[in-house]
Amino acid sequence: MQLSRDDLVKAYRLMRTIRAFEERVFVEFESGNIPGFVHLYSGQEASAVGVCMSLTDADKIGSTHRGHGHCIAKGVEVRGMMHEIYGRRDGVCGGKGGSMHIADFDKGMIGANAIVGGAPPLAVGAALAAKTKGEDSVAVSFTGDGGSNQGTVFEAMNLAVVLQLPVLFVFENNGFGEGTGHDYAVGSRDIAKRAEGFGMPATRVDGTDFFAVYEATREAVTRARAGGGPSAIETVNRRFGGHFCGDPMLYRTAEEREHTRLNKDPLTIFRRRVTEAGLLDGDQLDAVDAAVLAEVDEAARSAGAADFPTARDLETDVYAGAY
Ligand SMILES: Cc1ncc(C[n+]2csc(CCOP(=O)(O)OP(=O)(O)O)c2C)c(N)n1
Repeated sequence: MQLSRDDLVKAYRLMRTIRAFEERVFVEFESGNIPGFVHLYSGQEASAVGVCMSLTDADKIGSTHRGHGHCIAKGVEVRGMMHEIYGRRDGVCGGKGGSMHIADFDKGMIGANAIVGGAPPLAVGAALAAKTKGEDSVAVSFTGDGGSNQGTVFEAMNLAVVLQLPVLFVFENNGFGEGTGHDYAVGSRDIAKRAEGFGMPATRVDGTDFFAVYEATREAVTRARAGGGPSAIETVNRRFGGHFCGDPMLYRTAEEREHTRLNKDPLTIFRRRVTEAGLLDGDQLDAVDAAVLAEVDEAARSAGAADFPTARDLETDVYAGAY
């Protein structure tokens, strides 16, 4: 492992920021302050952060309807994201994207999108652009277990292998596609093996373990940068909440949810690992918690007071510039 203490603090800060951000978004959504639909990522933090720790701003990621964690892990500013989710004019996409459509090209975040299975073709496009231009950047797509069944994903994996593109397909197997269990909906159940069938290295890791995700990603990204082509990683974890805010979760028992929170919390697992190994101490981590909460609180307060887009704003951002 090649992580310094600063890297460990950064990883914890990012995971804690995702959790705090989402807990606040949940409260604000319930209070009627946030329009549209919100899908929370809590419980999956080690997946986004474990992957994005190996990426630079030049690397691209494409995300899903459950994209807050991916955006934060890739470095998108919390304040701009909160304003976006509130639908405000100075949000990172001008308040016109909302929770499911956050993009920030400066950070290599080429788009969360509501189309299930939408990110792999986008990542393949970004990887093809990088290869064509002779750049050494890589592209990563995030897809759920439900999304792994989409034809777009198979086409993207095939093209990536045929063209030997620098792309990583991350499949976040959180156990459910809406209310349908992964065991029921995914033929063969093994998403990594399925990806392997396309002719790329693929591995399944514990998606609650930051270190496992980080190691697998580092290997895949190193290979991609060296011209070794695509890879896939299946990260297995559980979302804490429902498919969307307001989901009554009739397909889950209270016991299973309790078990998940107690035993599958990536933050608790990370904290235990680094404190027991004497790498970081609890006070340091508590200080991160406090700083993150203050940042998220400030973001929510300023978002609530910010201006909405105007009718004229509908005419902007319609055509893409050179990219
Ligand atoms: C092409 C397409 N089909 C169906 C939907 C409706 N839909 C939104 S989220 C979702 C479930 C996705 O499950 P999964 O990929 O496992 O991601 P998770 O929600 O578990 O993160 C579905 C079916 C959609 N948005 N797009």
